[in-house]
Amino acid sequence: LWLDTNLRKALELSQLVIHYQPKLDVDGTVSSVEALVRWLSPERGLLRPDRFISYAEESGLIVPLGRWVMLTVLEQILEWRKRGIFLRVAVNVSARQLIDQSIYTDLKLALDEAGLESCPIDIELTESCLMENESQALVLMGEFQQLGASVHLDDFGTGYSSLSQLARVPIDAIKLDQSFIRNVDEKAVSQSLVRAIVAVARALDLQVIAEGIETEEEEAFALACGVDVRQGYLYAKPMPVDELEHWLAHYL
Ligand code: G
Ligand code: G
Ligand code: G
Ligand code: MN
Ligand code: NA
Repeated sequence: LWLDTNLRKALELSQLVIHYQPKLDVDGTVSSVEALVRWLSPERGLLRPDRFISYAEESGLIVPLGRWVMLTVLEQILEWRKRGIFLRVAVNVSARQLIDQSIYTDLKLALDEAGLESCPIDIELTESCLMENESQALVLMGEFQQLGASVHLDDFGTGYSSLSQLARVPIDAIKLDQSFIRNVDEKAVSQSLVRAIVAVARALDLQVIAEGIETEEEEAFALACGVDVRQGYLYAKPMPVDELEHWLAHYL
């Protein structure tokens, strides 16, 4: 009930903020960051999305919330470009958001207005997006790609999608679930699994992103398995934009 009245207000009163978490290429270059929304509630402080995203999905508020995230990210990208900072931004999109075609039309309109020919956004979709409304999801994924956006399959390996499914969905990358990186106790099995997934991804010309890297052992593991992009607390946690810029300046 608190969520019902207050999440709506939060959108109107600009209480949402986006934190950004860097992703590293194999050579350590940071060419993209992931946008992760937070709610600065005057009553309850900083709320992470696990506290309100599922409510937003149930209530339908995820559609205006998602629109706000997408447009805010695009504005941020343009603002960075004026200052010579070129970053792609990954945006998380949930199944419920794909029911509404406006996610695509709004983005296209914003790109046209900004005069951008190619969309510098990576759309992170989970496997459940494919399960819940597959035909609509597939169409939208293709449309996002036509705008120049990349489509990434998030939390890969936790759902029911199969390796063979990767061949028939329009995606550019898979983001391995943290559990593959975290399972040090089952390292040999984990390593075989991750290597096999990477081999399939290579054959399909998909990038592999490893998230949730917290230790140097986990980093070494990811690199040994041949992943292309790394993300995790070992490098940086999700940060407000000023903190991200400070981090980038000192990291380089
Ligand atoms: O940092 P973390 O607590 O940021 O994120 C928790 C979950 O919330 C993740 O599964 C992430 O994908 C999801 N999430 C974060 N930001 C957004 C967003 O803008 N839209 C959607 N749909 N999910 C988000
Ligand atoms: O579901 P999705 O992958 O979009 O969400 C990523 C979630 O993982 C966010 O909540 C983010 O804050 C969190 N995260 C990012 N890096 C790490 C990490 O190194 N370790 C852990 N445990 N969580 C992380
Ligand atoms: O520091 P901050 O309050 O922004 O962190 C948000 C959440 O991210 C914390 O609740 C914590 O669980 C997680 N977190 C941040 N940094 C780290 C880290 O270096 N390691 C782990 N395991 N979790 C972290
Ligand atoms: Mn994600
Ligand atoms: Na993920």
